[in-house]
Amino acid sequence: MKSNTPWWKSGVVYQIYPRSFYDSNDDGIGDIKGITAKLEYLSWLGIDAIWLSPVNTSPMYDFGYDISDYYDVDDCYGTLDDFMELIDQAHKLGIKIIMDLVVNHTSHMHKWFIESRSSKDNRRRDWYIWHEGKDGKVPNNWKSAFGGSAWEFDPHTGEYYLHSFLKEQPDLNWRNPDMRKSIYKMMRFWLDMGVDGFRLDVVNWFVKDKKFRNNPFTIKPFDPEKHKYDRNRPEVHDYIRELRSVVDEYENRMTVGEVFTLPPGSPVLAASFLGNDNDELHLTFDFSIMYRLWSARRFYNCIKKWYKAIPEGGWPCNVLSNHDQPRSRSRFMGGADSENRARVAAVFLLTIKGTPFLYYGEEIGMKNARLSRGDIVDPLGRRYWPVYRGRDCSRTPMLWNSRSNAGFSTVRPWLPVDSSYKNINVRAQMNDRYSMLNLYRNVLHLRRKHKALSEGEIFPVMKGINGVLAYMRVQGDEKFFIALNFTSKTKRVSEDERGQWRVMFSTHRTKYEHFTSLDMTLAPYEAMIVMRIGDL
Ligand code: TEU
Ligand code: CA
Repeated sequence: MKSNTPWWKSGVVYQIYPRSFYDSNDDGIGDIKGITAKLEYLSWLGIDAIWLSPVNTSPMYDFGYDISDYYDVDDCYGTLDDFMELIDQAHKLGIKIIMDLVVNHTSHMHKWFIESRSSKDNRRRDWYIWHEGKDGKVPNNWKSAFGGSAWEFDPHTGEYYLHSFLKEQPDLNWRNPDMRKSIYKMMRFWLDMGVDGFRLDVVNWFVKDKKFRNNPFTIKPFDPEKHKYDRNRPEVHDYIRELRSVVDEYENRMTVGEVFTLPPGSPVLAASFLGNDNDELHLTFDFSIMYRLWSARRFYNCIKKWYKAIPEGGWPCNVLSNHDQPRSRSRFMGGADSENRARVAAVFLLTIKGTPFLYYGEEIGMKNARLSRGDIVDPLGRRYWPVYRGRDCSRTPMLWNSRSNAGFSTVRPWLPVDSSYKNINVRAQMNDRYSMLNLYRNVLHLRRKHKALSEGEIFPVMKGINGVLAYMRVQGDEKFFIALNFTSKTKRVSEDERGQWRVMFSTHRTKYEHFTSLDMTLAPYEAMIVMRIGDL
């Protein structure tokens, strides 16, 4: 029976940072042909969709998050033909392709901005956010996320333009209808080509206060203000509804929004972009878990708040890592326990309710690379070193095998390869039944086979007190019990549920072991998935 559930609810999305996945032409930079070459691997792994960090033409001040041509692919990644070939080959394997839609800002080299800054009466002047100075100074106290004032003076016309990030990333003016029309036209270009959806960069920052009021001042490192007036403005939702209606002209497409907030994260804000009755985005990221330390109780509280925030008809989405944060394996710490923790986290991510997003390398337990100042290329790291080392440590090349440069490239890569590659790499882990990679693969395939694990309702059983998290996933006749031991001690699990249960996956015991009740002892850091197979 074909299920009516849309693919983005039951599927698993794999994020690729294109620069670092696989280099097909030996220039040290990952590229589109490199991704196409690795599709077989991703299909073997069992993912359903790929989200590509930006591949559009860019001067790379922010490594692609500063786009100078929305209609083309950057030379360093290949050609538009390569991209179409990627879509084609991916679709043949049943893998969807999600693009990054970076439309809070463009590059300062985008032709729209070049026109906009050319004169005050240019037809594209109002496509960006211009303001006159105040007493010879910046218009207000808004700060850039990357440091300093968010305003840059442009001597040519004597006004300031707004940039929420680098000065090479001027913010678009979402209040301008012609600007929005151009964005929608560009979206249709990619949707017509067969792209399956978009990840919307900083979607909660698109609209700024009309009156440009000062933000209330509070002191926090890197972010010395409360973003009351330059982010999260209520009008943004009107534009997101408009954008959604463009995507809805096409079948089976998906949008996922990056709702960026600082720690502790905000599930309520993230959920607000799911709209009422599904009229805004299909999915949004809540980063609460990414900001938490390792703890069953904290993880439980995050998902509890997240599920509670999701509106009727909405669907959660869960993520442990991305290109902006330290890799989860390294964040979880635990020294010698870090691999065990990463395994528990993997089973957690793949069995809680919501669409999981994996970050390339997570499936082999890749760690943050240790980099020195000379290696750093991220503008954030260059600015704040050594207080903040930037994001390069989680963007280093994928570890394919134990050959030179971990099989990523035959020449020196744009960022160094992490030194752990002799032990941590795809090739070695493919051949090891008990590797992290095979754990991901096994659980991904189990999810595919049993819809309760992807689409099912979730019912908490043990809420993380005492280091154990356990829950049921239920759909129709299918019932699964998942138990996760977050600690280095053995733990007893006991739930009054008689019946015949069978182990479908465990980090520690043999598959198909049977139980007649859910009364068992978990080994340190054991994660297990058991299925109810009948009454007693
Ligand atoms: O990120 C939003 C964002 O605010 C982060 O850049 C954050 O400030 C930073 O990671 C410090 O933790 C998105 C993209 O994911 C990021 O890669 C881009 O640099 C940024 O937008 C600008 O497009
Ligand atoms: Ca290349």
